[in-house]
Amino acid sequence: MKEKILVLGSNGQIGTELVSALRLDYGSDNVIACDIRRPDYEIKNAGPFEFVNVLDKDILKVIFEKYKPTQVYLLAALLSATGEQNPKLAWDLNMNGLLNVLDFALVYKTAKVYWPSSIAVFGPNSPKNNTPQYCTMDPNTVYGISKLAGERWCEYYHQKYGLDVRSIRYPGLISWKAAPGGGTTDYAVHIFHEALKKGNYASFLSATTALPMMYMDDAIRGTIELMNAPADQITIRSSYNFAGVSFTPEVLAAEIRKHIPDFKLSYTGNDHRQQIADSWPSSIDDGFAKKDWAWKPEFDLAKMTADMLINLKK
Ligand code: AKB
Repeated sequence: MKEKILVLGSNGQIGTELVSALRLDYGSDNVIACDIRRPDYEIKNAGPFEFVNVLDKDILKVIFEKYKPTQVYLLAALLSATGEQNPKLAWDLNMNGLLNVLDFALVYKTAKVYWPSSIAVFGPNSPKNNTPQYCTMDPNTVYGISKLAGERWCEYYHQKYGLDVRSIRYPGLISWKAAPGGGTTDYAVHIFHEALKKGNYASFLSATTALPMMYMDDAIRGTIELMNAPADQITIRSSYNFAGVSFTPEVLAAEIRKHIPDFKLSYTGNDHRQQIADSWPSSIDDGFAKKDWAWKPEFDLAKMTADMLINLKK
């Protein structure tokens, strides 16, 4: 089958790299980047782009009608930290954007839909270490609540209507090509920029806050592997736990010091994101992803740190 792929929310941290990877696999003309903002030079010139607000059903209808996509990736969302600044908008975008896309996917018989969830679906009463796929989930951010509700909708559309929806619970994602967009894990990207620019960084999370993280190369590869896996191997239609590496700011700083020996880490203290981080897991058990579609991360802390610094220096 000839694929036509829509990426909604293409200009963010994930979309920027996902669009490029999909265009390599499927051809530039078959991957349509869509966002509410003008794309950067690379995306705009490498293939088709459409202005799309996922809350605007009229525009979505036009785009589905025009391209009749075989696959849709819905990445448009407000993340945990910005979501807390505007909870109603976060709920509206994260929830109604998803429902709009699921509905149009049914009408236009889209073969596969991808929607990202997050470790934010877990909460203060979830097990902290090696958090399992199935456990107490009591998220206390609007982002986490919307992701947990979204997971239930994905499973519902699969069970009731047979829609092939696939999803991953992303940890914090670390990348150098595009900036992260308002999350609690963003310190782990900022720290690299500041280490190179100034030789020091003031972290908004405390020294010992361990969080699950992943290098973007692994995240993109894992996402495409999940989408390419045979449908009968996908046993989870809510969202898969997905793990790379877990570390604290002080452990990351020690790794950076292997490349920049004088790098200094301090702490701002008193930041609202600390409370969010404290409610999330420290590490994730992704046994189902490993078993169902042979997930295997390639970047550990050392490899990720070296790659980040090499690329940012360029
Ligand atoms: C955030 O920090 O909000 C995101 C996430 C873990 O989903 N990076």
